[in-house]
Amino acid sequence: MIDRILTILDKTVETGARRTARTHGRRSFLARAGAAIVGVGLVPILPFDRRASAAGTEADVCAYWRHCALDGNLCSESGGSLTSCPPGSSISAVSWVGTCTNPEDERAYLVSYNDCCGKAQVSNASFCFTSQGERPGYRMGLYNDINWCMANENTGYHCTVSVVVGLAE
Ligand code: ABN
Repeated sequence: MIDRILTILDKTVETGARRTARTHGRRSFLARAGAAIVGVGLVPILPFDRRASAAGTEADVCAYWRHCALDGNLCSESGGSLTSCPPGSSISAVSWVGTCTNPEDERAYLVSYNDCCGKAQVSNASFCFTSQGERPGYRMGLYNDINWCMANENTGYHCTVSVVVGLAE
């Protein structure tokens, strides 16, 4: 019984292989296989929109151009936005100003980094430490690692917003 099944299977596979060999020449097979291999190899470099898969990573959100000189938590992840403080917090009276290049027009802009004050920090908000242009603490005015809520009534730090002030030129 098993011998008969194996014989039938052999015959079926053999017939199929012979038919394939008759209808598809070796060259066309090699050409198709080559194209398939090259095609599969190209997939990773095709210009797919990868933003969705990368969205949400801290490195990704901190790489946004307006965040180039930021040292703080993103307010957009705790109820605020890029430019507004979350409800229950208030904007700092003083701030750090950085210079960032907008990749869309390649121009330099002044960006004011204001802290939002008077509310506890949110532990899962992205913390960005890009601080482009920052200098060590002894260069006062160029140092960014400061709680800008210091001049507010409630000095508790919550997050930082990135407000474009204007062109740097
Ligand atoms: N400007 C953000 C911040 C707050 C507290 C301490 C360091 C930096």
